Amino acid sequence: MAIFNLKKREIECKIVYYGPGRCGKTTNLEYIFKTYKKQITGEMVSVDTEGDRTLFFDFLPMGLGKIKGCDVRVQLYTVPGQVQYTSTRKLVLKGVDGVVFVSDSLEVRREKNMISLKDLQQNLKEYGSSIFKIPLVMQHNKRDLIKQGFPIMSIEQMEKDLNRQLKVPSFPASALNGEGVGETLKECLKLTLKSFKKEMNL
Ligand SMILES: Nc1nc2c(ncn2[C@@H]2O[C@H](COP(=O)(O)OP(=O)(O)OP(=O)(O)O)[C@@H](O)[C@H]2O)c(=O)[nH]1
Ligand SMILES: [Mg+2]
Repeated sequence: MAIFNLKKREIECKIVYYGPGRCGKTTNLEYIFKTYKKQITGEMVSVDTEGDRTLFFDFLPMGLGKIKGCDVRVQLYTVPGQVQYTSTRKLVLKGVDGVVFVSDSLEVRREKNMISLKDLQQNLKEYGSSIFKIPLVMQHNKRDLIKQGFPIMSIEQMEKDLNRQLKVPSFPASALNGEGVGETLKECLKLTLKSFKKEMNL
């Protein structure tokens, strides 16, 4: 739930990047940190990592200007994608306002994507929220791998697997070179702020 601090005239929202292990969540935040300097209001913090694996979460604070005279602050988080970190994922998801679900285009990750989406659905439900109601955007990542000869799924296949019922906005991306990263984030922010304005009657 977004925090609306009337005294400080501040709105604070939390966006979580969710998805299976190694799908590119941390890479998204790294690219955002490098690219949107003007909006970044602090360092990117990676809490507990092992190599490039997130064991707890990454955090990146942004400022997005004003709505009705209130400063809009956004906090981006990533969850650890590896299956065994179930409880950490749930903890990071607490109080979430908007979700970016990052899927991995590699054919061998097909099932992992679907399992992770189910896990997101379940965790939201346990917080009394719903995957069908929360501002949600999908990103089909690692599209560039086709150039290196890796077997990747078609966008149609991924949409069928993951987005047939949800029908949320989705973006092909290559987080490593930044393709689709900004578009994904902007759409998620747009949906999140729209839902917030509706909630607050702004
Ligand atoms: N080729 C390619 N590699 C990518 C892309 N995005 C991420 N990677 C690579 O995939 C690996 C995993 O990326 P991360 O961003 O650490 O993945 P993650 O989703 O944060 O993984 P966990 O922290 O384990 O949940 C790294 O070696 C990245 O460089 C992409 O778009 N294309
Ligand atoms: Mg990570």
